[in-house]
Amino acid sequence: MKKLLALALAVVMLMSVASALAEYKVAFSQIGQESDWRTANTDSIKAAIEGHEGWELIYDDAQQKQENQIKALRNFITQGVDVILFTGVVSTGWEEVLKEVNDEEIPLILVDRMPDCMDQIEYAAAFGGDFVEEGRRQTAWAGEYLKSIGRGEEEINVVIMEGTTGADAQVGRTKGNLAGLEAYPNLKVVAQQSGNFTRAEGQALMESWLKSIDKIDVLIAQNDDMALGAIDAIKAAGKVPGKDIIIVGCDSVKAAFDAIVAGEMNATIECTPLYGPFVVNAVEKLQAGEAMSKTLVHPEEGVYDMDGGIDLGTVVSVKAADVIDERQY
Ligand code: GYE
Repeated sequence: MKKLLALALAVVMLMSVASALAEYKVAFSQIGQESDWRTANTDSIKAAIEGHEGWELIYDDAQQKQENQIKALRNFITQGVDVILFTGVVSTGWEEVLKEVNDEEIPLILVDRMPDCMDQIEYAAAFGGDFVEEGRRQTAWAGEYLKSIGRGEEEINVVIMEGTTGADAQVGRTKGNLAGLEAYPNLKVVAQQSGNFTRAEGQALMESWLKSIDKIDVLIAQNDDMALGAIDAIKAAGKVPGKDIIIVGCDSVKAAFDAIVAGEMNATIECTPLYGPFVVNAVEKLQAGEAMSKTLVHPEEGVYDMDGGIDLGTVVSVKAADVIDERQY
């Protein structure tokens, strides 16, 4: 009997030591690995959480599938995680599962792509790009640049390579692309299709456009990876990227800076993937029970191009070569 009692006591003591040592579980449902932006985003958030004392990262890569993300969120609930970081591959279809997260009272932090049910759910904080403004900057850059080289009156054919259909970033950038074009009546959209935010699909789409469209003057690619894929297709077709076809990307990843400095790409609109510090700050506040603003926070972002000095109203472009050494992603 005594032995049993001692054993029970030891178990209870062990359990309480274990719970005191238990780490704060930060779960992150990531979309996949479609682009350089995404890799930098994953690295930034992983490093920030893993580098924090007392926090344990529970990471899931959904490989571009909404059903995988829904499963991951439900797994996080079952595991009893302390907080969930979430970015949705598309913007619709999250209400049910996010309400389940709310019912379990697990704080939710929205990062990058927002779900369209933001108004119907509870969340602790939200950080993401201003996709409409990024899209507007893309087409405005093309319009202003053409004016600056004396082609402001010329009829210009534009192709718009869109991101993953239904993603917040695709919906917002497309809206901004089209709104931005209104100020430049000489720019005409001759094709608009998804390249799914990947290099391979960007290349394949550009290949098919080059075969079916006689005159392409400007490519607006909703991310740099698709622009870089398109550059390969343009070269293979015997045309000169950056000259025969003006190319405006989005994200401002290192490879785009290299392409701009090499004269093969004209501009990239910045969209930062570096959300690690934002997330750490929010999770620390959550742990401390401090109140947070629910307003969607957009990081400050620039525009980079071959020569700098293109005025887009809200921002003036910076010459990529001047800042390439400072780039973090
Ligand atoms: O532009 C693209 C990535 O959601 C802002 O997703 C992000 C976008 C980014 O695949 O490269």
